Amino acid sequence: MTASETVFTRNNMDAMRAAVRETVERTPLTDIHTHLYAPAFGKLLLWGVDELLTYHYLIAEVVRASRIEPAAFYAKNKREQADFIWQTLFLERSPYSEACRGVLTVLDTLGLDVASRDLAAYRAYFAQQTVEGYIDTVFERANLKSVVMTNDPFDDAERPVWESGIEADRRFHAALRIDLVLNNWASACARLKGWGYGADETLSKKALAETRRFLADWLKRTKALYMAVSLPQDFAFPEESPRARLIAECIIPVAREYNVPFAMMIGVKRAMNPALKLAGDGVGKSDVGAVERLCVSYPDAKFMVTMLAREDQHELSIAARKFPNLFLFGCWWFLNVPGIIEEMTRMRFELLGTCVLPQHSDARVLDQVIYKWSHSRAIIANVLADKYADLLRTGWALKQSELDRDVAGLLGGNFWDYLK
Ligand code: RAT
Ligand code: ZN
Repeated sequence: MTASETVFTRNNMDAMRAAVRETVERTPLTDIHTHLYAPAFGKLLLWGVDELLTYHYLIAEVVRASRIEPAAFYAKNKREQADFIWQTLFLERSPYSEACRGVLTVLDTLGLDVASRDLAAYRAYFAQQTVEGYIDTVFERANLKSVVMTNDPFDDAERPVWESGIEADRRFHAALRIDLVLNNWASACARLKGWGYGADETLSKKALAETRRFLADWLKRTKALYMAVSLPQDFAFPEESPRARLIAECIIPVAREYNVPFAMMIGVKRAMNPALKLAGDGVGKSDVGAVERLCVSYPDAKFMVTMLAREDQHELSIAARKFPNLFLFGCWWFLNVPGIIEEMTRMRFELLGTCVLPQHSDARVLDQVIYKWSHSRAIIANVLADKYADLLRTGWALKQSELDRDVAGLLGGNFWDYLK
């Protein structure tokens, strides 16, 4: 403790609250799950106002509000889609849904005049940016240290970039996404065969070994920090299925050998309304027991988990109390709205103390990290200040350096520690 370090007690609660807000704002963070890409991936990195407006969260909202046929909406080009969303959701209605509000937070943070409602002026601003310069602007405004991408070796646009050996920007880390392997083994198997891996649909010993080789090759190629999958609401473990066998005999052994966590995002109802395409997925309650059984069966493997149903959050937090190898992260997708972030963060802080990673952005458009993080930072700071206030009321004294330590953990440090 330095001689001049501030100490907070029950006698200076207001100063503590101000310090928590300030510390959460100024601490650079690691965003552990995004769909952003390093500049080397070219057009895969989305940015700018037309991309912001055509975010799939807003597509679902505009189809609902306007009752346009999804096919008619998708027949428009990107700019027309953006115009339609702007007109329907921002001009004809008040844009206070979280996804609408987010666009406005971004524009305001960039210094654009939100009150003018002048889409042409916003487009003109983005037309003047270069991608390299704009990445710097966004990282600075969002106060980001680094982001973790979602890297899918089965994506034909992405794979060649890795194969050409391009070094990724050090602000962008990789995560190996293996949805096809675990959710559609027949298709994954066909692709693996095409790339020279001896896979087969019956999951013979050789096929399992070859799948492990495939995973290891891609972990090495991408230097991925973890392997990740999104799983349907009926995810079960153990069970008689290619998925359960692949988890037990490929994913877990590779995760252990390379000391990389296996991240599961559980609870998606894919294509609930298929006409909406990417915007058509929904949520369903899942079995937390499947996660518990994985953690108890493989205590030396690391499991990162986030679940999509609000109803599953309490049970999942209790599971995390029991399994140090279970790392909870983020308020995922439909949970990434202020009321639910507040509720989940409060519950997790009360049950897990500092041992959780409260948020990730899931940004698909670079600019979105600005709003997703400014909205979440404010909530995290508020809940944290409430928890410190409870603590100080016991007579405890909190040093500024301890506040710095806790916030650094919550905004990314806990993830880096977990990886060690
Ligand atoms: O949040 C989203 O944008 C979803 O479409 C998905 O990307 C989800 O987060 C996932 O990673 O599967
Ligand atoms: Zn995602």
